[in-house]
Amino acid sequence: MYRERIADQLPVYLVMGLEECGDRTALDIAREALEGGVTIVQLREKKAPLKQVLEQGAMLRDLCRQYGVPFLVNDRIDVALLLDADGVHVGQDDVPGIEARRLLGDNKIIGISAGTLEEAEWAMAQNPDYLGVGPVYATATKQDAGEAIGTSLIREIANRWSIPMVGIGGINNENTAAVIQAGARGVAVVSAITKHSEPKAAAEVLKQTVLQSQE
Ligand code: TZP
Ligand code: MG
Repeated sequence: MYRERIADQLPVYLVMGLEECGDRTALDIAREALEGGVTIVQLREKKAPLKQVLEQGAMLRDLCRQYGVPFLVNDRIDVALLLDADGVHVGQDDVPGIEARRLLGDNKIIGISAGTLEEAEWAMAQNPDYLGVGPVYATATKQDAGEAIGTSLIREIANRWSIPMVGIGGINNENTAAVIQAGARGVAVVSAITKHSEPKAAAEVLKQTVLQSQE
């Protein structure tokens, strides 16, 4: 069960939608990223019709299974259940973690987003398996992400609680070390992999940087 070893699944966390993949399909990018060693994949699709999300999500899930990597769904508990995903990632305004746990049971991973200490406090009361903290750096990927918060919140959370974290927002190979040194187990990225001309190489390099920065 992935949930028991969630901390080991976080080093290179790929977040991706089904669109905006240029001339490549989401599945192609995911395959290359998995080849490059991403350790967890989250489907974050906000616009596509549900039928398409379920069809393509099933392919993405099967691909992740082939690589032995957990497959999570953003926001949608119903989609996670229909796809038998390995878990969900929810924000502060989504289904609360405790309710998600009631629906998903004890075997699934539940991650929650936090961008302030107050949000982290609320998230921790939901008993999450990990926190996604950010936006650490400025990002063009999420329009309503808010101001970049830097790495200090990761540090504060690490001092206060024992919870695995990923940093998210504007993370690339240049700033990954700072995120890990602040106390995150991994980096969650969209564009650093999906917009890269070589997703496999991008994933490999990020993984190397994360693992070296943990030493
Ligand atoms: N949540 C906070 S920032 C962000 C999400 C989903 C987008 C991260 O995308 P990128 O391209 O890695 O900056
Ligand atoms: Mg959300």
